[in-house]
Amino acid sequence: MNEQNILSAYQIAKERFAAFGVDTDKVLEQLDKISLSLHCWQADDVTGFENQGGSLSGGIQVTGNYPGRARNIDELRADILKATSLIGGKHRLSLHEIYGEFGDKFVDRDEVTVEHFKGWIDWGKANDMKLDFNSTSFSHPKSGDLTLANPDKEIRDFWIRHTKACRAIANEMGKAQGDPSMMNLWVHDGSKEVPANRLRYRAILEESLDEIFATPYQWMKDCIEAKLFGIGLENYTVGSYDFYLGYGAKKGKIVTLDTGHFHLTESIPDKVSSLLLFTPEIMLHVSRPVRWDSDHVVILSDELLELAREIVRCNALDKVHIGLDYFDATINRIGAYVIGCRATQKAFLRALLEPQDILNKYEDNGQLFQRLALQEELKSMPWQSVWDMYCLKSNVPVGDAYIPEIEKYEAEVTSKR
Ligand code: RNT
Ligand code: ZN
Repeated sequence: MNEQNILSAYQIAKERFAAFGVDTDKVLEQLDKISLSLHCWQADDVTGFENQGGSLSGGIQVTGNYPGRARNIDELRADILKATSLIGGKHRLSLHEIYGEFGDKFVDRDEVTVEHFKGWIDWGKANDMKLDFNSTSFSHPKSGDLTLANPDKEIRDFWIRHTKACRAIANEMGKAQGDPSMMNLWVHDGSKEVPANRLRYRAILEESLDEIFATPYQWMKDCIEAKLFGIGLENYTVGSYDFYLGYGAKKGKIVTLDTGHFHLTESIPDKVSSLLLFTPEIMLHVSRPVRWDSDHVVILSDELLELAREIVRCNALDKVHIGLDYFDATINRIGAYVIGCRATQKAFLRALLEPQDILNKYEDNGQLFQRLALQEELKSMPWQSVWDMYCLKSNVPVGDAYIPEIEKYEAEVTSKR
């Protein structure tokens, strides 16, 4: 797109939004401050670099075998940098424990230390990307169906040691980057059939968590992620939403809302205001479930838009951490990152462009027709021109111009893997 056209279209859009009291220049600045936490696992189909040779377990699945998967740390880093070069703003990287630098050595999950992440910390500094972290309970011989909720003390203690080690690593990451690392804990624990006693495993999980969280840290924040069910574990999930919501509210922990982890007709945006009142902050795993927790690439859907709106309406941009969590191996993986990140940014841009004051005033005055009419009109306001301006200002391709960039990277790099 020609630069002059982008500027003129922006000028017209700016006037349209100004008529509603919305300052688009200010919105562009706000949007630029929103950091997404890119999930490292889209680049390699959640494989990691542990040299275990095992397959993905824990009730999650990646479908597809598109060529070009990142096979080692260097490839993964190059892919992430390619993706971020096509996304405006400054972003974070979320690492799983299985992405450490283990060399040719086998380092078991309870032996991991910050040494294995020194390279990542340096890389983050050099590339201006702050790091977030995740413990990894899946894809390991001791994963089974139960980890932190396992009545077998030996197995349970192994995973407690692992999770404690991950918190210590996250704290070091946070300290090194001068900004707390978000440490996400998700365990797949559950069972295929209804267990004899549901309470039993939840009580064990609570005890494990208490033990894990006993050490206070300054530079990391604990996040706990619930789930509806995993594949093969359909009847019972120990760490259900009720479980973690209760735990988070009682013990002041951050609940992670993965948008794929609920009944499909449940509204995740509707949960934001309740969590904000009773838990410290919110961690998001933005995903796209199709019929189940399928982790499709995030697109600009009504659900995503409503989630962004809700966060903006609650004035909670500084309390909500936006992580992404999807994995698609059927298309170009760098393209998948860029589509999902840009869709998320577009949702926040549209949310920021809404004239909250007018909508609130209509509501206060009981002018409900006017409120609905304006909500409808906002859908066709020229937000696209503001988006193009954002890309132009951020020095990233405008519109679909990122497609040839990814094609080029595919031709030169990923297709040769
Ligand atoms: C699984 C959870 C979890 C994982 C990642 C890999 O359903 O969403 O967050 O996707 O940790
Ligand atoms: Zn998730």
